[in-house]
Amino acid sequence: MRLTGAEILWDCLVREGVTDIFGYPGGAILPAYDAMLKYPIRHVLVRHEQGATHMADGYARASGRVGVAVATSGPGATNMVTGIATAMMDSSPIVCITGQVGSRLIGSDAFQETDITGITLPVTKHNYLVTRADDVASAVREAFLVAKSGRPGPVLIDITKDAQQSSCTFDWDAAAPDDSVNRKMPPMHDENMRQAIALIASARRPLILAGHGILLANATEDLRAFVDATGIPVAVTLLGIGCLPASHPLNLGMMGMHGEAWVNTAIQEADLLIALGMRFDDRVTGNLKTYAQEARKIHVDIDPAEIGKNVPTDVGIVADVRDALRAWGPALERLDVSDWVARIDALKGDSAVRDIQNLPDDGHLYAAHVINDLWRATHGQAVVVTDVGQHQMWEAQYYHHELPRTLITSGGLGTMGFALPAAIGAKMACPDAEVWAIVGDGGFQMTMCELATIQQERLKVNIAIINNGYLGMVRQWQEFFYERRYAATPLLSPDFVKLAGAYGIESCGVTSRKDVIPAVESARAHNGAVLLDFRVEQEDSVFPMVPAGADLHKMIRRPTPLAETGADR
Ligand SMILES: Cc1cc2nc3c(=O)[nH]c(=O)nc-3n(C[C@H](O)[C@H](O)[C@H](O)COP(=O)(O)OP(=O)(O)OC[C@H]3O[C@@H](n4cnc5c(N)ncnc54)[C@H](O)[C@@H]3O)c2cc1C
Ligand SMILES: Cc1ncc(C[n+]2csc(CCOP(=O)(O)OP(=O)(O)O)c2C)c(N)n1
Ligand SMILES: [Mg+2]
Repeated sequence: MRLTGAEILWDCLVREGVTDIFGYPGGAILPAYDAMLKYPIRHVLVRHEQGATHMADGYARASGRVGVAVATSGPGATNMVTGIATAMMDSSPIVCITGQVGSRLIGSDAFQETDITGITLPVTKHNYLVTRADDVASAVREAFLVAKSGRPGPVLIDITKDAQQSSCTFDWDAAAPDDSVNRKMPPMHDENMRQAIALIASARRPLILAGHGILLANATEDLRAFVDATGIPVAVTLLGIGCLPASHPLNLGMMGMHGEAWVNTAIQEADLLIALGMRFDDRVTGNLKTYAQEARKIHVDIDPAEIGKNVPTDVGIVADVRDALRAWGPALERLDVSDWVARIDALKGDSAVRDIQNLPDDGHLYAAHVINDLWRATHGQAVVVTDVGQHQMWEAQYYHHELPRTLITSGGLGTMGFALPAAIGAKMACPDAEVWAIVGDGGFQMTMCELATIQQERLKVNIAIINNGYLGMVRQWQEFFYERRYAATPLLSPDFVKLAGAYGIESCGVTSRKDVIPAVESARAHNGAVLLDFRVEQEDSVFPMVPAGADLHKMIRRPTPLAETGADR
């Protein structure tokens, strides 16, 4: 069959199972756009190409399928870079397709020419420059395989205009990736597996550190079976949230900089850490020299480069975490860890009672109240997509996720502007899910142009702006470490309710706690997008906090009595 390169592109995308893409047209990608109309693919017109990449990313994280974004050459392609880097840092499988100037113009500083494969080399898992129609099919097929296999990640395909326009014979089968690309995992090393089992069986104070890899491996059931069988308590990373239901009695909560105090202390007291699909990010470990000194470490990761990268490992297992959990299962019995679990319970102390969520507002509206009420009203079942900052950490602390893939957040790059477009992607991937974007007043303003995309596509996305009048997380650092010199963090915002109105989106402002649940309920009942502007306490801080690089157990705790709510009692 003879087709143009543009037709081959769409034909291959359809065969790869793609039904939705996010993009923005321009000259160098126009032949592809022109051919698109013949194919059964829903195209979402974004308002900025960064949005397209975050949408593809949100789509991938919510569904486990590969997300696809399309842009033109030059500025279209460079606008994608932040979203590609975001997906790279969090191992999210997306394929980005860009148009490129004609192959004979490459290197001539042609109109809208950029070397996007050069620019994205360090932030893609792999990328391709395709200059002939004959190479389109093999590039697309390989790109999808690379994006989703092993440790997932973003792949970019840059296709010259002439490669889109010219014709060739299309043969899907002949374009199959060769075996060197489709690398199978090497078998797990028996001796390492035996050592791990021996360490687990003899541990007195073991702790599982469960990360994003569990979700990427679709291994949540296997984790649960392992935990139920052995009785080992679990701490989760930010990106691992949802890998075990928050209500599971052995789920201790989040570790790290803004993790639960008892979790961080338990890590420092543990005699064995079993790290599963997590990469010991510096937000998780604090000072590496004093990190978990009493613990032996088992690290299971699909990427050999992660083993021993930050934390020396006693037993490293390069494997899909699902395979490792399944292999361990039959060899392990219930451990006697009752003293250890009791110790951790004691560490929790009166935290639950002192917690901000249990305090009356008395005129103050705290972000933690808002998020906790949102959790109650949505029964912990919503897909929540957060932006980056204080609200992101409060979400992790106060929205208790029961289900996998229901917290979507930019962890590694910490990309402000992520939430709104990623929520659009999540809603496209899971149309029946209740999707909430929880976003700061700062980050919202970085990509709020995508409100128009929501309306054009008639998507029911709920937006909760945690409006504190500051770039709150940076303000908090200035409060703690820069003697309250608030340089460039007070933030003027438009009237978000009126702004939503301009897009035809339902909206209201909320200033007191009694109005939170009614506002959330009415948003849920409305059949279109809704934006809620929660005007919260301005100078509130996220506790606990491990200062960057400090020892994990040396946390700044919430002042007692609660300074910020002292007047409430
Ligand atoms: C403001 C801010 C504050 C933060 N504070 C915290 C905090 O307090 N606590 C916290 O935890 N994080 C925090 N983070 C997030 C942090 O920066 C990291 O993004 C996060 O800790 C990474 O979690 P992870 O290692 O589980 O996931 P990833 O970074 O996605 O790593 C996943 C790992 O799993 C592996 N993997 C993938 N697939 C498989 C598979 N099939 N089988 C086995 N392994 C697999 C990968 O190779 C990788 O090593 C914060 C981020 C921001 C922006
Ligand atoms: C694109 C980008 N620029 C800058 C930062 C640094 N940064 C991290 S959190 C933050 C403040 C976020 O403010 P806001 O969106 O209002 O959320 P809040 O912390 O107030 O909840 C900033 C500026 C970032 N993470 N991303
Ligand atoms: Mg803010």
